[in-house]
Amino acid sequence: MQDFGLYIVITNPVLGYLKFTEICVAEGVKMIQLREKKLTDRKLLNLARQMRSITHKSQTKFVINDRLDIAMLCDADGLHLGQDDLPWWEIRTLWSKILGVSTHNMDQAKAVLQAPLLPDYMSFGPIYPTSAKENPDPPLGTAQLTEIYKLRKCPILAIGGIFEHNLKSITDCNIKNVAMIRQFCELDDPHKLRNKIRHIKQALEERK
Ligand code: 3NM
Repeated sequence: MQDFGLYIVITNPVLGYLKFTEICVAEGVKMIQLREKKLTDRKLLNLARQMRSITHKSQTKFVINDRLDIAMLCDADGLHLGQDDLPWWEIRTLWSKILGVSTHNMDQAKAVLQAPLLPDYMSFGPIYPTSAKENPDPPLGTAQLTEIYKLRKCPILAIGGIFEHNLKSITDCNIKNVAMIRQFCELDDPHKLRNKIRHIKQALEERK
């Protein structure tokens, strides 16, 4: 898989899931992920299908967090699995679309990179402290991010505590793919969301 740049993880956006998704598609965000852990299964599937219909036939790939069943039922483009989810190397054999895997330390990241089957991308984080996740692992910092970048065999996605103001510290590690939640989901104005997406996409593209 090629580098994709900005990856927006969508959790409880102030603007609402559907409006938020429409703006991401209109702004050409390449990857968005639905990460919603509080809805019932039926509501989650319903939401996933609505978001999917907005991204359908667009250049925005739609990824579901954690749930292979929901990803299959809504015909998502991708599935993202964490360290406590179903083992990604087993899912890899039955999910041929985009597969992403979370890692939170050097050992986990090296284990992914040494596996016989690779995911399509690997996230590494949190790089900086974050409040967007329950029980986050200790922040990794940019020195470890640089180490992992050197070992990469698939696109590396930096995540955790990244905002426009510290983005340069990430791109200085040669990282091309960055995931963010609060930077976007906390915005309450569509114009601010559009502008923020444009600025951050531009900053990432300038560093290609
Ligand atoms: N996963 P924000 S950190 C969903 O370490 C998630 O894998 C992480 O949110 C990891 O950009 C994180 O608001 C939260 O800090 C990222």
